[in-house]
Amino acid sequence: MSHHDERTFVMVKPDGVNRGLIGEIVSRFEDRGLQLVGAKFIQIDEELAHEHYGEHADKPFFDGLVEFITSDPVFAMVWEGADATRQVRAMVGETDPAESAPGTIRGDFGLDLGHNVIHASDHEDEGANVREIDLFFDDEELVDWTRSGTTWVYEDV
Ligand code: IDP
Repeated sequence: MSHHDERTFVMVKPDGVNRGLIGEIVSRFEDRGLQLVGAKFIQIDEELAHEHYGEHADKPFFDGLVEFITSDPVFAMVWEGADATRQVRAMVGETDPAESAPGTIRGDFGLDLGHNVIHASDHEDEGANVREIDLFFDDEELVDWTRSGTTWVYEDV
C-alpha cells in the first residue's frame, strides 16, 4: 500500500438521504481527489445501529440516535486517499452543525446536532476507520483500483 491508500468510512445519514444530498456529498469527496472504493444504499437494523454506536449506549441521546439512524436508508461509503480519515473529518466539520464552519458539510447543510447529515470515522480514535469499514462492508465489496485522475492529485505517483 502506498501512503495515499488510507481508507475511511463515511455514511450519509437518513436526513441527508431524504434531503437529496447524496450526490452533493459524493461530489465533494471526488472533487477533493479522494477515490471511492465501496458504496451501498442500505437501511440499518437495530443490531447494526447498536454495534456502530455502541460507545454511546449510556448517553441520554442513544435511543433517539438509534431510532433516527434506523428510520430510513443511509448511503455508506469507503473513501481512499492520503490521510483520508483526518481529511474527511475536516471536510465534515464539528459534531454539532451549529458549531461547524461554513464550507464544511455539516456547516453548509445542517443546523441541528441530532440531524447532522453525515457520519465519518473519527481520526482521533485509532483504528475506528478499519473497524467501521469491517462492520459495514465485506472485503469483496471493496474495489482495488486507481482512478485515472489520481496521478494528477499526488506529486509522487
Ligand atoms: P461524530 O458523529 O462527530 O463522530 P459522536 O460524538 O461520535 O460525533 O456522536 C455520534 C453521533 O451521535 C453524532 O453524529 C450525532 O448524530 C449524535 N449525537 C452526539 N451527541 C449528541 C447529543 O448531544 N444529542 C443528540 N445527538 C447527539
